Amino acid sequence: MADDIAQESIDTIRALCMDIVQNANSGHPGLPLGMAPAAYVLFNRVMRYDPADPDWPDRDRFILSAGHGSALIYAMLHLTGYALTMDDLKAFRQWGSITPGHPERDPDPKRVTPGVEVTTGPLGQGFANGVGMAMAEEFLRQRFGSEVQDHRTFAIVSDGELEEGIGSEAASLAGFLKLGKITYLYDDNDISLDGPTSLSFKEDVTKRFEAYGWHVEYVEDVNDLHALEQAIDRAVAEEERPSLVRIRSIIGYPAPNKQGTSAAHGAPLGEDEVRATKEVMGMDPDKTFYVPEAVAEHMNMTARGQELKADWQKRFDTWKIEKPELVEEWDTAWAGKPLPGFDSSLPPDWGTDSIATRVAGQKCMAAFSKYTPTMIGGAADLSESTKTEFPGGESEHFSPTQPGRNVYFGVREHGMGGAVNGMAAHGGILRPYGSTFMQFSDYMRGAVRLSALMELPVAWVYTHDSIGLGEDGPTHQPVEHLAALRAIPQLTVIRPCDADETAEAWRITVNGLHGPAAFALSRQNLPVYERGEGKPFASAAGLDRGAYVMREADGDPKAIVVGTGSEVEVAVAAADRLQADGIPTRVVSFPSWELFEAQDQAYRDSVFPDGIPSVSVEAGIGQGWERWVDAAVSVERFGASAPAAEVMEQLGITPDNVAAKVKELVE
Ligand SMILES: Cc1ncc(C[n+]2csc(CCOP(=O)(O)OP(=O)(O)O)c2C)c(N)n1
Repeated sequence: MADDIAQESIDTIRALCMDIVQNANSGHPGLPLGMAPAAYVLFNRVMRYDPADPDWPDRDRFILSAGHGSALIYAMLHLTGYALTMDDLKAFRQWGSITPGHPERDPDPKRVTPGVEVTTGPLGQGFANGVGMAMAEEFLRQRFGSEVQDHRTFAIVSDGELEEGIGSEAASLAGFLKLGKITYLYDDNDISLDGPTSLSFKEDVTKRFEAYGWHVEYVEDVNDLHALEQAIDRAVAEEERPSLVRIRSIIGYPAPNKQGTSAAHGAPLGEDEVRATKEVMGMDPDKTFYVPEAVAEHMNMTARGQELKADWQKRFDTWKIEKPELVEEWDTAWAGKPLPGFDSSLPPDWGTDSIATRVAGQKCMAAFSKYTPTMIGGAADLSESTKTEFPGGESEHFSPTQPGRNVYFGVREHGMGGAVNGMAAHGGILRPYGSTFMQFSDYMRGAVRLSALMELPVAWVYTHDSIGLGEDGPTHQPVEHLAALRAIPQLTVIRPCDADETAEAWRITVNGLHGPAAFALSRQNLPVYERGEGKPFASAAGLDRGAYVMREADGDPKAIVVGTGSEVEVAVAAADRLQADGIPTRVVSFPSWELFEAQDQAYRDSVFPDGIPSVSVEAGIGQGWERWVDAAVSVERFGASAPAAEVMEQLGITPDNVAAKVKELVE
């Protein structure tokens, strides 16, 4: 009897998924049909969650990493009792629905899909997000105790995920870190988009994952519920190593004509095939979006969820009484805020008048460290260079035996990006960050884009941000990267010009800047400007508005020179020259286009009044500057290997060039 209702439930999931896709006349039925039994076992028997409280901090996390199979997660969320209705299933892939083509963690409160943890679809991203979530759980469990944080991370991953580089990077990291609370179900169905995987994928996945340090289970047939459940149970019981449950399935099963072929992967089966498949399952082909009452009751997890949640709530309430010293930390961490006192930690005393902004960043992190106890992150084997570590040495390493705050991601930029996104999506980790040379932002762009799409509170800390890094040459010198990062919607790019702007950038970011930030920091030393009332330069608090008058012209301004980052120094020198030549010149520091764009027109006009010619200088391509200024001094070629000053000079990033451009405009 118990197995009858299980089979009926699985048939219902399959029918529902076919209807969802057929009704939209668009979508991917193959994976949902093949993997329906796996989803059933996970959601009905294994995972601990409360459909009524999708934000419960200690819920098990589930990621449909193979996001093209979205119909499956929507069907499961509906059946298990999340606030996702039959009408939502009928609105699959339609404008404004909470059931978009691929699962989305939509920041718009009206478009939240309850139970969807992260946006997936670009294959491999979800895999890496789950690794970040498991890291977050390790860290928080260690810090706050297993009474309040002790959950697992599950995912359904597909062939594509294991083919992608990001999946491999994340798997290798997870194995190294012994993230034993990961259980991924691998849909091993031999089919991908172009046809059979034999076209391009034949390694022994079991051996490969074992070599990474994973525990691997094998299930011969996804439809053997007993074997499936036992394998998943063994994987869950394995706490020393992450687990991959390799599950043989047939894509599109049991569609009589399309199962086992790539035709079932990414297009509706067609009315006739949907009917035929329902008949194979012994269902009435005339019924669509049909859930038998017994199935609806059997699959609804609301009562079970409430019990689990209530148990946790009891533990949490006791914990609060027993560990009062941790309560404020817990509350602020989950609210995404630093501890009180954070603001007063910045800026630190620089103790010098010339310092690279990457080093200033390091001093900031040291200064605010104790106010951000759940902020974790690291670099892709460049923390020595990017200077993005919290103080603390060994005791702060995130290692297999001890989850500290400083993560060594290894040379795995894309995996790092996905993991950092996962930490942010998990919650409880304050502004997780990932760092590398700016040029290698390309290696992780897929993850950066998703951080912006999800508006996740992460920080991407890119150093060595221009040809000004010098000798390493054009392979390492970003030229088009500032433009490429600015091109990503909802990503706030900040390029501070000195130590004080760096502190301000960290201050607003940790304090709750909406969405992801990307910092561009210099390798080379830059002057620390004398700022504030009665000093030559305006306060770095101007950074909050994206661009500000950093030094007013001596007299009515006849020209404006604009710099970002290291080129503010060039802009100041150019303005000095122009002033000396009788052209009163305003200097504008323009660290962030996005922050400036968010200001009202009146403020923007006050920085760039009508009729005053303006020239920007930035050591990167000029693309986009035409929006803000009349002319740009830029670098329209790859850089070169030589000492920084010479590269800047040879490529024309000089006060002379800026002054000449201004004169052309003024005359
Ligand atoms: C990074 C990335 N590249 C390409 C695609 C397009 N794509 C979507 S599904 C898919 C094939 C995936 O095959 P598999 O992972 O085996 O899934 P299945 O066919 O079994 O559903 C491809 C290439 C994608 N979504 N993401």
